[in-house]
Amino acid sequence: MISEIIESSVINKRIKDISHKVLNSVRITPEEGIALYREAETALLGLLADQVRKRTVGEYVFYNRNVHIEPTNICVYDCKFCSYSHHQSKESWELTVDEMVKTVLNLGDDITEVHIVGAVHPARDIYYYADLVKRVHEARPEVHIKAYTAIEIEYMAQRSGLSFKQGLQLLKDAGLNSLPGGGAEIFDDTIREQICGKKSSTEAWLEIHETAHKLGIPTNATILYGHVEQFEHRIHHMELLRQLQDRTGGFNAYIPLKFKNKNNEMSYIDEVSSVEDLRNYAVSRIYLDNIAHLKAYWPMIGKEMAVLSLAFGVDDLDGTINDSTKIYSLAGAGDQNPSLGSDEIRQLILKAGRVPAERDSVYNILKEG
Ligand code: V47
Ligand code: SF4
Repeated sequence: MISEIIESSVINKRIKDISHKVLNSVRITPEEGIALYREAETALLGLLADQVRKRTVGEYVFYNRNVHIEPTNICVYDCKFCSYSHHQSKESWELTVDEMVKTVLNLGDDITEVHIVGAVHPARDIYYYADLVKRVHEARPEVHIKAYTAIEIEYMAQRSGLSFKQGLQLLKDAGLNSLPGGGAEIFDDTIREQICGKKSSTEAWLEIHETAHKLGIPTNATILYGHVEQFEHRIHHMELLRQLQDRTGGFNAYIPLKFKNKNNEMSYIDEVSSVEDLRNYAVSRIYLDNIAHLKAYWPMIGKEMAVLSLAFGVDDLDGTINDSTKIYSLAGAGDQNPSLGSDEIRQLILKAGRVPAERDSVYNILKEG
């Protein structure tokens, strides 16, 4: 059926040629990626992305049981898209290590991952964060600790006079298992300057992730899209990730994060449409042919859209978060108290005609069906 659609007269020659490459597992070029964004029919993008998804991960849709811990909203940076830091919310808060350890101790037995990401606190060095990881690990040794974006790592390592390698090794020795993908935003210096001026560079983000991979610490990668960037910037961002993945193989998942415009200094920018979200998932799945998993972060796009995204290349719905993240509710995400139990997540996946697979943090299947 897909070949008939490609051959139909409404599809132009260039998109036909790119489609054949995708179906034959031939890597597409940056120019071809941009052409897909600009010219391809949405239905065709969905079909192509679905083919790539099928041959990469089959019919599984992954989820895990996780909890988010956000240590503080006090931040040395002041990103214009951020609704979360004390600059915007006008209210500062920070949790003590004891409070965070208590949260972890009170979690149900079924949690397999703790995700720790917060703002970049001016007074906290890497020894503080290593101690937090160590205490969380001691409290629940069986739980995977995915913690600290490259932005946090850069600041804490520099504040303590350590190289990225030394800092990451210290955190790993304390019990850190993987890094989340945040802080990537858009790998373009001019745009970074506009939306997150003082925050760390493209080079630093990529170097920290490459160093982590070489130390045996897997990571995720994100993109913040739908603000002032062009399709060229999205493709360049993915191109840098694709090249790094070719060198290390250390990325587990790619997570497109849709810019949300409430309560931040970029509120004058309209959010992109849901169709654009689906097109972006599809092109991401097609372009990043070497990153196995494409994650729809449902607290950001809502449950209905998350289900739709499964037809556009997505194979991971993240976790059973119990209202533990404020990053998106403050920025105006539809779901102000995000929470989704594993039965509900499984039902959503089954409704989409796919196979639910509870995973651990490195995509081993713990429970199927
Ligand atoms: O880097 C901040 C984004 C990220 C807004 O690795 C915003 O599994 C949209 O990285 N609109 C942090 N996005 C969250 C993050 C993440 C989330 C879920 C899973 C994983 C993972 C990582 O949140 C920031 C920034 O790009 N962000 N403000 C906003 N207004
Ligand atoms: Fe700080 Fe992160 Fe918000 Fe930027 S996005 S101001 S680094 S909390």
